[in-house]
Amino acid sequence: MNVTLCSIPAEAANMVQRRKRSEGHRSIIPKIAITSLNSWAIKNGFPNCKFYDIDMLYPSDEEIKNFFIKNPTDIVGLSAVVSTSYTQVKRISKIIKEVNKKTLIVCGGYITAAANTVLRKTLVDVCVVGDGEIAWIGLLKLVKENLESKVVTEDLLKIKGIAVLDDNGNLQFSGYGQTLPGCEMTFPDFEYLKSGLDGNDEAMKNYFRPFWKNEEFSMDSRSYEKHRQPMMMSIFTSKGCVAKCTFCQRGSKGYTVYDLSKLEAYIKHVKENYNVGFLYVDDENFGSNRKYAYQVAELFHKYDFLWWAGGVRCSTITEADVIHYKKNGCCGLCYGIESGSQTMLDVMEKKITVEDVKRSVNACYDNGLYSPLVRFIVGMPGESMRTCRESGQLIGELTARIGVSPGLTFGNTDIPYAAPLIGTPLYEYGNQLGLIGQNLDEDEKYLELTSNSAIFKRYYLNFNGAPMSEVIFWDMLVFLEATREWVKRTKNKVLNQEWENKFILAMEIQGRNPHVKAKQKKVQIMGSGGETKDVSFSNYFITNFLKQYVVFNTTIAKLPRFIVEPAVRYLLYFEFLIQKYFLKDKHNLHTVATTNKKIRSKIRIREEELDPTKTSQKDRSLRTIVGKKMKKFNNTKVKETISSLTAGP
Ligand code: B12
Ligand code: SF4
Repeated sequence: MNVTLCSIPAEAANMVQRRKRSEGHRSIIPKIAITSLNSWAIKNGFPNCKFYDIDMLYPSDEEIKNFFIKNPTDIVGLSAVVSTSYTQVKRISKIIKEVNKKTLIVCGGYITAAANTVLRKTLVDVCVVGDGEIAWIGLLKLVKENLESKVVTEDLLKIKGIAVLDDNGNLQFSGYGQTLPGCEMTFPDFEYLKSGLDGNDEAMKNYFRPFWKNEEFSMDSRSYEKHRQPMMMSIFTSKGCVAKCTFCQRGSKGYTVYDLSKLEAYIKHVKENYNVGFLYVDDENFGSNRKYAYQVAELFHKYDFLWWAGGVRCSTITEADVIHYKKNGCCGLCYGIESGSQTMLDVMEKKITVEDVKRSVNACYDNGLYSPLVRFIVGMPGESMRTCRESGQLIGELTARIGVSPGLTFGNTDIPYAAPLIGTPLYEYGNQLGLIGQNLDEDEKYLELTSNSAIFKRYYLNFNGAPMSEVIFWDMLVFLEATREWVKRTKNKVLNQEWENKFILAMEIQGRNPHVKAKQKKVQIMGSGGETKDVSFSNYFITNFLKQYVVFNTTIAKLPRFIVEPAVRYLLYFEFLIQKYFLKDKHNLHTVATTNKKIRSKIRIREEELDPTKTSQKDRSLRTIVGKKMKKFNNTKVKETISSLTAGP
């Protein structure tokens, strides 16, 4: 039996890559879903699955076709870890079937929240929903037994995690895939990753970057110590998360940690063989198992690594943790702050408080540890001018304590706008309101729309209901309010020169990233991975002017709000109208956002619905709001199955 696993690129199909895999401040994340499926297959007595790293090689249609002609395959596993990969899944499955229509195409990863559309609109035969190792073995066994015949749907559905269309064309789902216990989880095997490069061994270098390309490590003086090896790579030390935020897709339940002895062997191996001295911990949720996180930190230190954790919950970190981590080589912790408004944190079901944010960020800076403040989001349902001002005030308060201005903190960074990706309660919310996905064609259109999108303002889909002039003002309002608060709090205060220098360095390094050229001539705002052309400078001339001269201006921050806010808001609105009508901008904000006044007034959540004196924290969660609405619908069985896929385990 011939088996192939393929990685799927995050860029939309047929897009010219905006930046090569060898560029950027981060190394490429090893394809751990694929390496994990393969290790589990070997453990269960199967030979190595052939690997084709389409994400890394970014081959043309012709090259993909040639690969499958050269490597005949009975079963192909497509690993589409993000739902923004829809158009790629459609493209690649078509090429594979052109070569051999008998090949069974299995698709796994977060895209399978959209299994109904994937199965009906692409040439994928089977979707694996949730964790895939155990389901993958089930599939390999079944295909091996049925090499000469067609696999029967009933047998497929005996495996947990399978979504498939039955002989009558109805969607069947056997429930979310089972999760491997932590002791069975494995670290990526670089020899196997290399085998996926179809002879292009040079591409292996993309898994490593010199530390100085990265702002987080460059800011720490310990990084320059002579004895440390210079390369940086990405690592996972846990899987999953203890929370279920309403804008985040959770494909499987729970939070699992790795076996420490395997972790030790792995870091020793990369140090000895790949010149690695810096680890970028890519866990969604580092530190929730405190005992384990302490041991991980100690292990990293034992082998002289410096490290950084990019996904940490504010509520789990204490000052003692920060001290322990720093002592053991930590260069920084990045918290998912999201908002300075408790109302919005509750809508997001973050299960943290604004006080948690202050405490955890201050714990870092009080102990000389960097923590970027940029992880905010605007635009969830319930967002308003009030909640944006609260976010701004929090930024102002935090930056004033650190002694670095908001302009230096956010100069090269935009505030993300919430993206309703399939699989999230936010998506379900838009669906229930009838704004998206009312039939199969609309579902597909939606996946195509989000195939080339990112979490920036111009891709925003307005599920909030606020008028457009307010929507486009939210991020700038946060900046204005942050500067106002900062000015108020830093009167007669001596600023922190050391941190200021570090932030200047960070901004310079961020500026080298083609996605974040905020101060350069061509792209002044951030771009999506899949955008072919740079957004022209002229499209955003007002935004750029405001960012450079107004929103971080400390003199303007002293003027009354009633003068500054309308001026900035309507200048942005003027720019929006020019983009829409003269420059014919085709981004989501201009094409599908609900600009219709009637819809807007109907969908906006009223302030009193989120009033903390009348509602509980649970009432305010978007999940509860969605759940309540769900009861009003008389759902069919089909709709319920589709919804069970999109709602998460
Ligand atoms: C690596 C990664 C990326 C890479 C993807 C590169 C690539 N092509 O491989 C990059 C950096 C490009 C990326 C980008 C984005 N990402 Co991302 N990313 C991840 C991350 C950190 C790891 C994925 C992973 O490998 N997980 C580990 C493996 C073991 O778990 P897994 O992926 O769930 O795989 C299991 C199952 O899904 C299944 N499975 C997976 N593949 C297959 C294949 C087969 C055949 C089978 C049977 C089973 C199977 O089995 C696996 C083992 O149990 C996840 C978070 C996370 N920790 O999972 C987010 C995550 C996937 N990303 C997410 C998001 C939102 C994004 C962005 C949209 C964010 C943005 N900045 O705009 C962008 C999109 C890119 C764009 N269009 O511009 C979301 C996905 C939400 C969604 N609906 O798609 C996630 C889940 C984070 C989150 N919780 O919100 N991302
Ligand atoms: S946003 Fe972060 S904290 Fe929330 S569920 Fe996702 S990974 Fe967990």
